[in-house]
Amino acid sequence: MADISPLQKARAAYRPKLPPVFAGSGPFVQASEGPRTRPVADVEAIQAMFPHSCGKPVVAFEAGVRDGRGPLKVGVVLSGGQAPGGHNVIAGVFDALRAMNPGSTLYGFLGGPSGLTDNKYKLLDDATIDAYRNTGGFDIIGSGRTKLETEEQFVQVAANCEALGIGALIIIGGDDSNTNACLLAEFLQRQGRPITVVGCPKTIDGDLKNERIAASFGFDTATKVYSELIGNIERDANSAKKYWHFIKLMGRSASHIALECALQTHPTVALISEEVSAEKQTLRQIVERIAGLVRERFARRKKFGVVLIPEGLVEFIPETKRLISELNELLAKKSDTGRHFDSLASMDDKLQFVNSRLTPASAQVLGSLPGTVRMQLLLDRDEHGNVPVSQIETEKLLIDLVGDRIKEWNSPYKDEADKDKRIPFNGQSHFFGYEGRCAAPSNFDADYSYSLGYTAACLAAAGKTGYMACVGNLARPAGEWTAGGIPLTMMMNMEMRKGKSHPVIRKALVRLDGAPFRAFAAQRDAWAMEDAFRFPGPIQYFGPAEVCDATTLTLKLEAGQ
Ligand code: FBP
Repeated sequence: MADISPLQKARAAYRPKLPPVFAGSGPFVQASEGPRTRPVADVEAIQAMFPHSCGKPVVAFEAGVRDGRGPLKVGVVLSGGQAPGGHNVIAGVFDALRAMNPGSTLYGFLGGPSGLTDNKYKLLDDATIDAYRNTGGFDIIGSGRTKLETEEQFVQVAANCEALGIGALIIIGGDDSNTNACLLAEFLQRQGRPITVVGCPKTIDGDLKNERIAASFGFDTATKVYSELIGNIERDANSAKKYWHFIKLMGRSASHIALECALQTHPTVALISEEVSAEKQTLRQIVERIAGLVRERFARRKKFGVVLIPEGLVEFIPETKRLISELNELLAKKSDTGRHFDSLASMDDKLQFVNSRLTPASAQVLGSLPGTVRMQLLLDRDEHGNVPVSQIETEKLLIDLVGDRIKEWNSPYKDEADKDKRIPFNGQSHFFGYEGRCAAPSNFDADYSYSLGYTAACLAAAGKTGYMACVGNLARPAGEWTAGGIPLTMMMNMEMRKGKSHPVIRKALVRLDGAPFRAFAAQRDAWAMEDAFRFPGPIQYFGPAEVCDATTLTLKLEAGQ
């Protein structure tokens, strides 16, 4: 047996909590249907593209009676970035299927959506599932970012499933993966192929949510890990009193992670991309604000601070956003310019080529950035044509620019006699992202993701295709949770992607009129000056419920608690 840690051993025995509807007869539930639904926007366009899926009702599970159901064959796939709880979704699916009929089979498609087209899978059995219960990571079957979107791919997926006798697919992913799950579900219905497709809301970024899906799994654990680390750094900053720590936090686009961590740890500054965008703040203004604070705190004899930076910031500052969108177009993999760019050998040639094609304003912005950031902006795009923002070192960029500004202010004080007038600024950079994505799920995420898996299996068994598993009442204890499903089309609208209008699940950005942002905005001025640091400490897996089961402040505030 592998040498596992005492905590791993104890954690393996943890029994995740389920919504009470599953308490009596397990997965033998009845689906009660609510009224028909509509997409969030662009109703006619979505209806035209999803005639078989659009308008389906919300489904709520009620206790049912045990019946002599036949064995089911279900496939599961993990899609996109890791999020704590993925293994528990699969365990939940497995346990529900086996409780329905011990002869049921679960196929795990390997390496993400490409496993479905390439027919790469493994059969998941008791021993495999038991080894992964309540663990972080996606290593049970791996994940990937291949986009499933073409008819060709769908035909292949259908053929592979039919050959194996699979009657349902459960796709665990974020907004893009669930958009593709919806396209696949529509295709299969149109073709009259009886394969049910069900989605599960996954992403540490927290941007797959709406009035029915209160959170994606993984957000709780990842933000707890980052908040612990930020709290530790705050203690260090407050002890050594000599560093300004600039901490970039993952979250491709939305700033939910940065906001939740700010609410948990009360940093000196936290930037929120959505606010930067709404106020059209320039990079210069952001730098001026932070540098101003360094100066003001120095006047109060404080030479330290902690700054939180959302990973996606550069895509929200109007001038860098414009630059990135021009670059995305220029460097698109299948375009002539993209191919030409790839064929150039030296960085100088690449820069020259790009500069000659950017608008003058964007060329000027690119030129004003430090060389390393310039190169990071030219990195390979992902499958969706996006720049990999996690690799752009915004935290170092801000340290450089704030440092430059402070040097300007210090320049009149060159003489030794004036040295006390010079503002000291020692920046330390950090990036917290990968540290949190595979942590062992918190009790909340262990319970929530297991419940999502269980619910997804029930939707699959009920033939509810084109649905996302939905566990409700999440801000309350698990004993009050509900289970059901919502049509994927209900979350969709039309958006421009690579110059064309596409149906996509609407990404939930931080709402500036939402309770979490308002709570933050009401306190941040005090945090900037008073060192009101808060130390959440490490995730606790065993102990009193108020310590171990507490979920995010974001969820609580959004639920009005
Ligand atoms: P998902 O949206 O797929 O859940 O992934 C989110 C994320 O963790 C982002 O926060 C981050 O920008 C990105 O993945 C990093 O991607 P990669 O793992 O490819 O470096």
